[in-house]
Amino acid sequence: MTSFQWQDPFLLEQQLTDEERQVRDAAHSYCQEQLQPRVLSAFREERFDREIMNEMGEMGLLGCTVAEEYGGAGMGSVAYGLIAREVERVDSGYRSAMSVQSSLVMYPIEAYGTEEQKKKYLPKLASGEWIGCFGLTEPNAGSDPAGMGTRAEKTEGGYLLTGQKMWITNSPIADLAIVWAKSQAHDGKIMGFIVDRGTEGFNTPKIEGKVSLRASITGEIVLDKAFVPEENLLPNVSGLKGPFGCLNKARYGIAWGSLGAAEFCWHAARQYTLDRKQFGRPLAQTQLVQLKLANMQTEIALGLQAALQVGRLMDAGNWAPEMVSLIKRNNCGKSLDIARLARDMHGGNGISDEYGVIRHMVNLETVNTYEGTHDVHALILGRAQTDLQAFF
Ligand code: TGC
Ligand code: FAD
Repeated sequence: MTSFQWQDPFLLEQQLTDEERQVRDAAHSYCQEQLQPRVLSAFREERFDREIMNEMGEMGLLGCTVAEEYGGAGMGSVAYGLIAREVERVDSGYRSAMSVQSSLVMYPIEAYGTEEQKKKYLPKLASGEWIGCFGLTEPNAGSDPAGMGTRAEKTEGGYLLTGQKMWITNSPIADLAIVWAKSQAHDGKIMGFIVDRGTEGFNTPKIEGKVSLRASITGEIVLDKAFVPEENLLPNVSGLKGPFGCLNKARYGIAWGSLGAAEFCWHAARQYTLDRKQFGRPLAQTQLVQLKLANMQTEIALGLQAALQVGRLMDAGNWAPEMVSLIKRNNCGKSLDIARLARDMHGGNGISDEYGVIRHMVNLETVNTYEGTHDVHALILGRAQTDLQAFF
């Protein structure tokens, strides 16, 4: 027997390697010391501080699973998940910036790119000198990216890209974009293109007025016959499995990250209800509050074990995308429930941004929607167990 640790019911700590603990501790210190102090004003002012990418690069938090020869750290999936959890404990928007760069920009270049592309782009993306973004979603193709309208037309020496991408994290400040388009020269199949900043016909207007994820910058990608040279085509994948291969990695990270936000909310609710007295006793001494705290603790502990298991299976090459759908859907949905509950347990103070819980709550609305909505992942899991397609 051992004594029960309320913060870590299943002793996750003991299931990590020394290297994973070191990475987690370094990420935790950076996030608490450098990110936490600036998040309130960033969220209020709808501002993303560009230098965060350089700081993350210096800490080795960008593309940590990418091979060392390309500037990555060659770490495993669990280390990546632990970093996402620490960053999102501060803010989902900061985790967004990190995970787009790592899973949606560096990963496709490493997995589908040429040797020249890897050497040219990966080290600068790993250091944060360059920022990338990932353009899949369009105004009329969100959950159904197969319906995209963006086209690549073959021309001498390359391709002309025309179309519009919507809701693209980091696009207004990106030095390059991974754009997915249907290519005439590849039988209309979806192909990935690296579009460099400065390309004529490539614009990235900022989307203003977000109520969620305000510390992250989001924009469009507008392509008007933007010329992309042949050497910027990602040649080693075609079809939807290209973008979906990246999404598997990002969704996995989000399954860990969202629980970091949930842990912040749980700990805040516990402390607030211990400190706050009503009816002559701490709120934490009431049965309803203890039930809520027990539910938060249970869902977080179960979700972390599931994420850890999928991470271990990924590194063993023994995983399936549906496992990722299960944990992305469950952990985001449960984290959103926990944030809403924590907001409620703070009473009127819960709506003040000073307490952080409502910021996490509105952020998690986005996290529950992007990278495949909660319901879309249910349909993926439903299809896998019935063999029946229910999307259309
Ligand atoms: P479907 O027929 O199922 O598949 C088409 C092809 O893709 C392959 N495939 C996968 N490959 C690898 N991993 C996966 N998870 C895969 N899922 C499917 C599949 O084998 C097939 O290959 P092939 O060779 O036979 O052609 O495609 P569908 O059109 O029926 O897809 C349906 C559905 C709903 C599952 C899919 O479209 C979907 O997942 N929709 C959600 C869209 C989404 O997640 N968008 C995310 C945009 S990026 C983003 O949100 C970034 S937020 C970043 C941040 O700030 O953190
Ligand atoms: P829709 O697909 O229109 O869905 C609307 C509703 O309908 C949802 O509830 C959905 O679950 C439901 N629905 C859809 N299809 C079905 C069905 N068959 N059956 C039942 N219900 C259904 N995309 C990128 O490519 N790159 C990015 O970097 C990126 N960053 C983002 C950042 C932010 C802040 C946000 C908000 C989004 C971002 N996205 C990005 C886009 C995101 O992936 C999409 O918003 C998401 O995939 C949902 O698409 P949609 O918004 O078009 O909603």
